[in-house]
Amino acid sequence: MALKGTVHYETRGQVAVLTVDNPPVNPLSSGVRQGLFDGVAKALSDDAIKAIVVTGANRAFIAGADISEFGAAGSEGASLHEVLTRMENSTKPIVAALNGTAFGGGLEVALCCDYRVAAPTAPVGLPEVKLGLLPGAGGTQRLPRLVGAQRALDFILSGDPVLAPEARELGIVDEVAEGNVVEAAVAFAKDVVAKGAKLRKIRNETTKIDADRGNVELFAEARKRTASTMRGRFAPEMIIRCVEAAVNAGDFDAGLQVERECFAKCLAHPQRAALIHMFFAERECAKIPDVPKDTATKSIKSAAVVGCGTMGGGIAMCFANVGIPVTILEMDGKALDRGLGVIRKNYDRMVNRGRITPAELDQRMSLLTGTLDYAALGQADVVIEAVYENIDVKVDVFKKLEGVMKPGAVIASNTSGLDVDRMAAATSRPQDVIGLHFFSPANVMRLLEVVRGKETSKETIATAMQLGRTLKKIAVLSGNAPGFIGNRMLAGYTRQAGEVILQGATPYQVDGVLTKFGMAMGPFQMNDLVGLDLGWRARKLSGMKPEDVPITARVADKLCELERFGQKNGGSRAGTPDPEVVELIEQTSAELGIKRRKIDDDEVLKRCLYPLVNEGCRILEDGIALRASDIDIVYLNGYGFPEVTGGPMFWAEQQGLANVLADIEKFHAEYGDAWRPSELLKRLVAEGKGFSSI
Ligand code: 3H9
Repeated sequence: MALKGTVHYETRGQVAVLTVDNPPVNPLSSGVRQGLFDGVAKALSDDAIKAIVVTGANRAFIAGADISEFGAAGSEGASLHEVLTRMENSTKPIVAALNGTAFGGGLEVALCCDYRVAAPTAPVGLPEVKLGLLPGAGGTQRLPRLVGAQRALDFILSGDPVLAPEARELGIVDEVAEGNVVEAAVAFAKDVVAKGAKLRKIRNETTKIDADRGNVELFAEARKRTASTMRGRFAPEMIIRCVEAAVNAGDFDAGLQVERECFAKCLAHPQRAALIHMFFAERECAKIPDVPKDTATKSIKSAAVVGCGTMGGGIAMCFANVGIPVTILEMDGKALDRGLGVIRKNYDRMVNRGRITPAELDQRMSLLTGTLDYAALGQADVVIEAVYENIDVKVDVFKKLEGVMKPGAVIASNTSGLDVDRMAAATSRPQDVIGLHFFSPANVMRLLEVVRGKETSKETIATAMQLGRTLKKIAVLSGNAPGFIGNRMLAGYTRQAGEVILQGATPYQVDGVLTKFGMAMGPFQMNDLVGLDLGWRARKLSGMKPEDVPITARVADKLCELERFGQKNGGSRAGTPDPEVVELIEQTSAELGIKRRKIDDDEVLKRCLYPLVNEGCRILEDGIALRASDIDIVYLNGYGFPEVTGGPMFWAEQQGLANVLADIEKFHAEYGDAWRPSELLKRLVAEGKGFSSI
């Protein structure tokens, strides 16, 4: 098989320049490793060459190891360790010219060089922790020798990059060069040669780590910190062990051995597989097969929002946060004042927490204009309605918008599951109509479901996906079907949670099992927060008879009859078990003739999560989501599913789809049609395939 990527070799006088070329961001794929290995050998064997410069073509220096190789079958070419050993043993000085991003293995290559010269805009970082890994090419050993254990720990555990000038202050970079960084590095190399070609091998430096030796506090504090900030993560402890070894292991090679072992453990860990899945999933979801990358987009320079309630206000903030002026329409002056007041309070809170400055608050508020008149929205490039979730109300709003919006404006609905085509049909320009489903609080949550109607144009779709990026959201395309992707899946999850408590579990057990699994919140905590009264009031308004209320909603309705609506009405936040609630549940089970039994945690988990998987499969069958990984993105960014599982579909694959199906079939036999297994799931299991095959 052909090696991936290459390294160009050229000479500039006595300096050999090796340029890594593996577009777009130069990861250390097989051809790059081999190219560096051969290039350094060539320069070393040429007596006319006195020094070497390593740099990157394209926009990056080197973005790190090629993460698509992790978990894949054996990779070819020289190993990274062979490359680094050759570079470190070089008898001629090597200077890294950091032209752009130097991440992970890329920075570790630079740390194997004798000197580092960087462009001021070059980001430098060790982001491995975000992928469930650690810097496994000597980074955990060389960085502490360069900057001390404390700074090295902070740098590696955060995974956040710094720009070259800050890296210079930290001591990671030797020189920041304005202008052409390769020329500056060549000049730097010539200067080193002129001064006697002094080598600087970080592995031999001990001053910083000598100073750290005996400082046990340092590591204890790091452990304490990560236990709360990175709860449940495997890689942080491995990182701390490696930096500890850099300080205490005795010599460099002993520390490197610890790093190698810890890296192997991270590599084999399911969290690593899940986090790398998410890395690629985030990039995949931007790709829409029939809307190519070069599809023209409309320019969005101004926006309008209809409705300034919780959702409308949050959406307006999203625009103001990125500098786009937004006009907000409300029904009457009072509602408008209230809505704008809430936005201001949210910004005040951000100022108090030091997240924005008072000047930024003023600037953002100045981008918001309130109005009571539809005509004032007409010149906006995009309008998003965020009114009451009722199709007739929405259709009415669309009719009004049709009359005022300028030609070509994107007309969007923030519906969380209603029919976008019905709204489009209320206008004469269905090609401009699309769903933009923000999640609450809209100014915080990253997810944006972009809902494509049957006549939505490709230009409108491309514009909406681009708008998602502009608003710093992660946009996922969904087909137009009830509940779209996320809420359609949520229905089964909530129903099962309601059923298991009638059959013998308690809400506290269910929430406990799901938060232990890593969900941000259990289903009952969520109901408590949102308010139990929403569903209850809707059922009352619709005139639903008590016997027609779904059995899984009966306990909540009884609590509402007692005027217990949840936290927002003054209920406790602590989630402490309440005997009155448990009694009410037991009484409801008895009324329904359901015999209560002990339900173990494993069953609770499967009963709540497998409906997500089964419905996710149906969503794929129906073509509502483009790919299983899009569903994972939706669940992680909109519904608090734990990141380290890789989302419900990836998690199901990790459990083995055959095992998941076997349980679903068992539940189907016991609990009826809600558990009918999806045809897609059955087919995949029969063929022994995974979601990537579809
Ligand atoms: C590591 O180094 C381990 C070592 O310590 C130890 C080894 C022994 N590999 O994000 P973009 C692809 S772990 C493979 O859209 P941007 C990406 O999938 C690694 N592919 O661009 C996308 O492909 P496509 C530590 C990679 O400008 C395309 O490049 N390094 C890699 O918004 C463009 O990416 C990291 O964790 C990679 N390493 O952002 C860095 N990186 O076009 C991870 C990117 O087909 N990467 N691709 O969808 C990043 O943070 C960002 O990609 C970066 C560019 C900032 C570099």
